[in-house]
Amino acid sequence: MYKEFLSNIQNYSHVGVLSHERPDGDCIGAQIALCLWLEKKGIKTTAFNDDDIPENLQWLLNYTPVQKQKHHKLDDCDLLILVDGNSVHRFGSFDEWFEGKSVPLWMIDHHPDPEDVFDLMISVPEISSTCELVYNLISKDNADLIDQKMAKALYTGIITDTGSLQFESVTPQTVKVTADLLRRGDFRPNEVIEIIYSNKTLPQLKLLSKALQTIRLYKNNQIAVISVNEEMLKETGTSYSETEGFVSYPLSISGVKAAIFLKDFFDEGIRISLRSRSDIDVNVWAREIGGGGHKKAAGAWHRGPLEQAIKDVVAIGAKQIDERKANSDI
Ligand SMILES: [Mn+2]
Repeated sequence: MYKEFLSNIQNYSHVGVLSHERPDGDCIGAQIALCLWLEKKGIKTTAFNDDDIPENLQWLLNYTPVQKQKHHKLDDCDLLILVDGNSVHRFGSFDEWFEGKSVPLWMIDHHPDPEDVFDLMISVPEISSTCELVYNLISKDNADLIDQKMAKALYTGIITDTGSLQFESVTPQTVKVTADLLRRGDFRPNEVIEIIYSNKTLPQLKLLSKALQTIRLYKNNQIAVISVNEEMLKETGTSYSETEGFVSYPLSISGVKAAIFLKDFFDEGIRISLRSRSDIDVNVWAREIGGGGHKKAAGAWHRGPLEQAIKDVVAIGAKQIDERKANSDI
């Protein structure tokens, strides 16, 4: 797959690189590193995302600007590459634009079960991050092309998608890659980590304190639930984008196997994030309510209200715990 990518990429002169909606460190890091590398190879690139880029990732935009997907700009590209998402509908308005188009579409991603629309895929569900895949790709071409900007962008993606190298998806190879990025980029971990994580505001911590009070435990304390609603945002002067990382608190309670984070948008429904630190597969869990993601992190929507959403979502997780227990008892 890397080989096919490398031998075909030279056929294109203007590549559009898209990162998914509600962007995170992995998709932005992968997008920016990919653009910088392609530009070094003499291929013009444009990076697209419809959504606002989170505050703590804004510094990466100095390396490559990310533009809104104005449709005429997409029309200028002779190849489009989606990063860190494997179905077209995760890329905002791109979905509508792409309908009926014949422009080739490639992707680089690490989520399971890719959609069957891509002309070329680098798809490895078991790898830590899309940034690790982009590192592999660039290395197969020429690792010496990795400069400080690319190294910091890729490092950001690997670190944010692995909980700072703590998740099960981290392999010896992942750690080797981060070491190589530190060396090639000539920077220390704290230079990136401090920008990404030490950017909390007082209102955000006040919101966190309200959210922590909502934590409830279910299924013999194996499933933890935490929630935030629009009223709490109003009281603290915050927004949903500032709830990043909240789910790790209920997940850190001893004995908890999975945590559910609910963002209550009232009339518009409830955004659900699922996290597992056990053999509970939250991708399977999320799919039962029309969502998806990874084994350890997934998301979905529920029409609400909150108590009903908690009831429904906990029931699915509890069922999975029972099934696993039944299987292990045989
Ligand atoms: Mn990712």
